[in-house]
Amino acid sequence: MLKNKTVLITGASSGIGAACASQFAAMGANLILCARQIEKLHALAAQLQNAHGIEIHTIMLDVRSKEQITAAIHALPDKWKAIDILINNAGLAAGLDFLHEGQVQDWEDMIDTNVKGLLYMTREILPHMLKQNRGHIINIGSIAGHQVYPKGAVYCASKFAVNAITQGLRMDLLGSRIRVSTVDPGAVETNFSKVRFKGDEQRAAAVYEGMQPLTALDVADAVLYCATRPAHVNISEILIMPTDQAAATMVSRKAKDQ
Ligand code: NDP
Ligand code: 8X3
Repeated sequence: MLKNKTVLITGASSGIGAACASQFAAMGANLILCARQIEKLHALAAQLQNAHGIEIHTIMLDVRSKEQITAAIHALPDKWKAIDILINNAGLAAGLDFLHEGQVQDWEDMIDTNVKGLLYMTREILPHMLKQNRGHIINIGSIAGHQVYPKGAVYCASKFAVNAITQGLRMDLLGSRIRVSTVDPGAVETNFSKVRFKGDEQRAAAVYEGMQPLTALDVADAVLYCATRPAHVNISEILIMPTDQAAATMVSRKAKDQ
């Protein structure tokens, strides 16, 4: 079903994006992998090409830059232009602060990446999908797009925006053959918390202490599920949480010796 399809993944250098790359590669899809850390993309591409004999095109880009996205998509070699699946995954949380103490640069980074980056990428690729009347956009949202938590107002706002964009897009595309899905995870252990806490590994580790979080592969499985339904089936939304998590702020933790 995915063999020889072309799948573009943003934020493929780490975590959920890299896991999606592995899962789609194993199904025989050809991949366009995007991120800023190009060396990581090259290493992942070499590994997946070796393991699965697929083709991979890597692009170094910052999704906050409309110019970089436009240039990169225009420069795609012809055989890569017909993108079947776009996985809008690149994103981050920056800081965990009361709004009145928040860093403006953190807000810019989250809104520019999680909302505007997703919009720019979608705006660039969707017209090609409409021309071929075929395609699937899968956004990575979050539990934070459904429930707000203290000190998370701006990150949550960015993921509520992803939720709204996903719903709106589905309405705008009604009558076409293009599907739109969102996969919305709870806690997943990736570099996410290290990025949120700006390299403070101890604080990042504490997020997952005493509980079993999701892995990036768990989320990639859900993305793969969306992508492998028959063409007439659109999975609107998957909310996927660790068993140890009941809501954004409700996590069951066990002491180390239990
Ligand atoms: P990681 O930090 O492990 O990965 C984030 C990816 O996004 C990296 O590949 C990074 O690549 C890329 N990225 C970040 N900023 C940019 C940018 N400006 N331009 C291009 N790429 C960028 O975190 P996750 O894998 O956990 O996060 C992936 C998505 O999942 C995010 O949208 C996040 O909000 C969402 N999510 C994560 C959850 C979690 O608990 N981990 C839960 C719910 C949702 P590079 O630095 O090379 O540019
Ligand atoms: C990431 C999950 O709960 O840290 O989107 O916001 S959470």
